[in-house]
Amino acid sequence: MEKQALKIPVICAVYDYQTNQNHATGEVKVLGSRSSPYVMRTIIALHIKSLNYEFIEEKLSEGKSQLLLKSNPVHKRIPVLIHGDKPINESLIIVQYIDETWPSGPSILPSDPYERAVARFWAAYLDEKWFPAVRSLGIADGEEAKKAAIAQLEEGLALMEEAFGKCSKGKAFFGGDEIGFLDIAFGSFLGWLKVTEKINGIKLMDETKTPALVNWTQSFCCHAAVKDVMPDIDKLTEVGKMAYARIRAAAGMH
Ligand SMILES: N[C@@H](CCC(=O)N[C@@H](CS)C(=O)NCC(=O)O)C(=O)O
Repeated sequence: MEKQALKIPVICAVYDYQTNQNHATGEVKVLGSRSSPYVMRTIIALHIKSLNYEFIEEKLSEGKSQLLLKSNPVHKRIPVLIHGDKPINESLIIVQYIDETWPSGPSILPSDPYERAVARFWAAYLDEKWFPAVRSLGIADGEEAKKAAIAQLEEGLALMEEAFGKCSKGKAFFGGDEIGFLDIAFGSFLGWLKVTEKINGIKLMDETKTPALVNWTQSFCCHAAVKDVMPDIDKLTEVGKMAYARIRAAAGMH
């Protein structure tokens, strides 16, 4: 395990938990880390389109590479998709770029404008509201803070359960018969949700509270574009514990 020396303000750390698949073509490169949920989105989208890519491991714990600083000078974050010599930043924008640039593969965004807007709405909700609550639970100091984060997460899962009913129209995925934009946006967080559940000894997504999401999780994790990308939960838990401890220390918490 590498030393985790740097303060990373988001729950993400670096380690290589799978063998580095490297289908180099030079045309498409992904700058990222395999423990990052946002990087996972990019990889799943590339898999859906059956595209070859080169994975360039960014070891954030060792400082940011020149390539990252040059490719994402505004946020300096992973993932970065490099298509030819063009860098594309922000995971949801990257997924949309992949969908638009390689339209001959299976569609990722819904073709209907309203359904597309709904998928984008929930993806933004997950990034802006729900996933930050996962992080809050991971670093929660004391029972009150834990309870508040759990309540927020459960409320969010109830909303996603309802959204699943509307978006999937009785099919296996938010995207219908195949995984789509919202499946990718939400599914990429499942590893970190499981890790946070494990660290706290709780179950947030279960058969009684969110039965449709439980079924969806199983279908999502088994999907051909996803199964080799899903993180090993035990290893991710170790990374999670270190990342949460680092964030707590940086915030002056115990
Ligand atoms: N909104 C961004 C979030 C990306 C992000 O937070 N990446 C983390 C890795 S999981 C990162 O690069 N952290 C380094 C930093 O914040 O300095 C996206 O969707 O791509």
